[in-house]
Formats: sequence, C-alpha cells, structure tokens
Amino acid sequence: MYSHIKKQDKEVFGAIAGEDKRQREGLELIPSENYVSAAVKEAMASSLTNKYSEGYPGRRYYGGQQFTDAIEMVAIERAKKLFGAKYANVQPLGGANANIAMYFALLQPGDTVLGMDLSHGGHLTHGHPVTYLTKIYTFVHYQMKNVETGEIDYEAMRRTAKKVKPKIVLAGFSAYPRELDYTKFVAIAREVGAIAVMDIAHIAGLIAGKAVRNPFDDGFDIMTTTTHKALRGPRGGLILVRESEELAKKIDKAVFPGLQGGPHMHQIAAKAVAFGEALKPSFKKYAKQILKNTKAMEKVFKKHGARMIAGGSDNHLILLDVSESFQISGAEAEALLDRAGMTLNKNVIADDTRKPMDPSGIRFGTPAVTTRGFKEKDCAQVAELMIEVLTKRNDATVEKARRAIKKLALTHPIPESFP
Ligand code: DSN
Repeated sequence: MYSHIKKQDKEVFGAIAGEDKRQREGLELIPSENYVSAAVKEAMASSLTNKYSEGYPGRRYYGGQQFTDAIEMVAIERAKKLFGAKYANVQPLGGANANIAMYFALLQPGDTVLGMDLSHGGHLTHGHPVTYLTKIYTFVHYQMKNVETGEIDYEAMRRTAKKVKPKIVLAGFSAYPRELDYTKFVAIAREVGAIAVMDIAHIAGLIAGKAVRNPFDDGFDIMTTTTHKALRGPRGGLILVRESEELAKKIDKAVFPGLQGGPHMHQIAAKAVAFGEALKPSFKKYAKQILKNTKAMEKVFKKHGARMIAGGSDNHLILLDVSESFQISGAEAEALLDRAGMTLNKNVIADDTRKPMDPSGIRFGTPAVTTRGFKEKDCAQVAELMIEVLTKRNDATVEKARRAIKKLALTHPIPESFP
C-alpha cells in the first residue's frame, strides 16, 4: 500500500501512515464517520479522477464519456433502488453542497425555510446565522418541546409554519437521537403549501438498511444526504426525489450548472460501489446491529444515571450532557477520551449556555465500530470505559482504558470487504 507515495513524498506518506495507525488502534465513535471497503477506496483512487464530465449521462460538455456515463447511470439506478426514489442526483460533492443545491433549486432569495434549531439537533446548513445561506434565505426554527424525551414541538411548528409560510419544511438533524414523526412534517408542509424535505445524512444508512422508517413512505418530496456516514460510502452527497419530475429537473439544473463544475467521477464510482454494497442483504443486518449497539451503550449510561439528551437513543447516536453528569466540559471530555483511544466529538446540547468550542455535551455513536464487528457486549464495555475515564480522570485510568481500547480495536480489525 502507498508504495509510490512512500517513495516520492515522505511528508505526506508519514501523515497518511499515522492516520491509518490511529484508525486501526483506536475506536472511531464520531457518529458521522465510518470505514469504507477496499473496493470503495480503489474506486476513489482510480483514473476517473483525471476526467472532466460536466453535464449528465448522455449530455456532457466534453468528449470521452463512454465509461463515465455508464458509471454515473449505475450510481443513479442503485441510489434510486436503495431509497425508493424515482430520481437521484449523485453529483453533489458533499452534504452541505447537496443542501445548498436543494435550496437553490426550490427557493427564491428571501424565501423562508422552517428547519430544526442547531442546538436542538439541527445542522449549520439548516440556517445557522454563521452561514452564507442566511444572507439569501430566511430561516425559522423549531425545537424540542421536551429535552428529556426528545419530543418535537409539532404544535408550535405548525403555528409557526402558518405564520411564516415557508417554502420548505425541513426535517433532519446532525445531533438528534430520536425518530421523527414524519407524517406530522408532511401534514404541516401540505397545509402551508411547502415542499417537505428531509436531510437524512445521519440516518441514510439506517434507512437504506431498513432499520428505521423511510421518510418517502410518509410522503416527503425530497431527501438530501451525505454518502459517507452510516451508509459507508466515500465522502460525498446525494439528492433524491420521490416522484416529481419537475422537482428532479430543478435539482439537476441547480447542481450543474447552477452550483458545481465538473463532477468528481472517481467519487461517483465509489458511491456506486458503496450503494451496491448497501443493496446486499447483509447491509440490513449491519444497520440493525448499529441500533442494538447504541441501545447497549444507552443502557450503561442509564444505569449510571448519566443525562442523555432526549433521554436516550432510537438511532445510531447518543448526546451526553457531560457538564451535568460528570462536571466536566465537552472539550475536556473529548480530549480525555481521545487520549484513551476513543474518538468522539464535543457537541452543544439544547439551549447550551456554553460556547460551541467548549460546549456541555459530547456526541458519539456506533456506525464505525459496528463495521468492525462490535456487538452489544463490546459496546457496553466501551461505555463502561468512557464512564470510568470521565469519572476518575487520572493518568493511570486513561492509560488502562487506552490499553483495553487498543485490545478491542486490534481484535476487531477494520474489514476490507463486507459479506
Ligand atoms: N459534520 C457532520 C457531522 O458530524 O454530523 C454533519 O455535517
């Protein structure tokens, strides 16, 4: 592996080798990360990175597209099958790009979007004031009604929707551990004449693996997603349209030429490979195991009386209030656990009084460790180690946990392929 980089560029090689080792010997608990197959990596490293392919299959602006067209068509067909969509655009470079293209396709400057508040689990691209998007569109937010159960305040959401008349009712999150009531979102969108969109980035793998409901089954019009989280593909984005040809055309125009230049064909090939893997029956088992593993961690935190936002988890992630539970900040917890080989991220919790760089919570999840073959008992052991480190915080405890984590990691090597 890497024989050419090693010979040619010691500096970059050293860093890549270091990252490989870090991934091998530590545990990835960031809920938006995963390990891809060797086949996905091969596609990413293929000669397709040399090719310009502006346009869409059959209508490109450059010649030499006989193979790129075939690849993009395969990716589109597999994405459609995986999510029950009539149309798919596989060109978005990432999740943020997918959301920006979706807004560009559906909105005029000044139009309103009703999305989830960031500190209640939403995402920057759902209208946080630090983003450029808020200079173009108006974002209004809904929140949880009860932070201890995670229940969304659908009544307040409906009242707000009737008042502000959004063009998009946006569901989706990056730090919310419960399942949403999709029928309520769609009903509100229909009532005010809005398009119902869900950013499924965090749970795309769970939807593809049929471990949770598919929002299209409840009438959502569009779904945007990344491809690299529980879905286990390369870093990238994807936009799915349930059935409207008119919406699909608008999305295609917005992605190219509206927003992006040449699609990254190596990335699209890797998406096609990953979608093929997710269509296999074994992916369903994987998705279900993610849920079981998160429940096993939830059980341990509950037993120790730790405060989880929304009271626990129905999906792949847990948001832990470390400030209240362990009298430690999110940044301190992240650093401590990182030293013990458990990589996760500090995260704001609902209505956090602390700053995003040092918030009150940490966020972690099980997609990556489940790829390594972790089962409930392994995840419970990780949760116990987390609690021990967060409680005792001394060097000896951190070192003991680091050794235990390394052992767990080495006995569960990152697989090169999936059954
Ligand atoms: N950065 C992603 C996450 O970690 O959830 C979302 O954009």
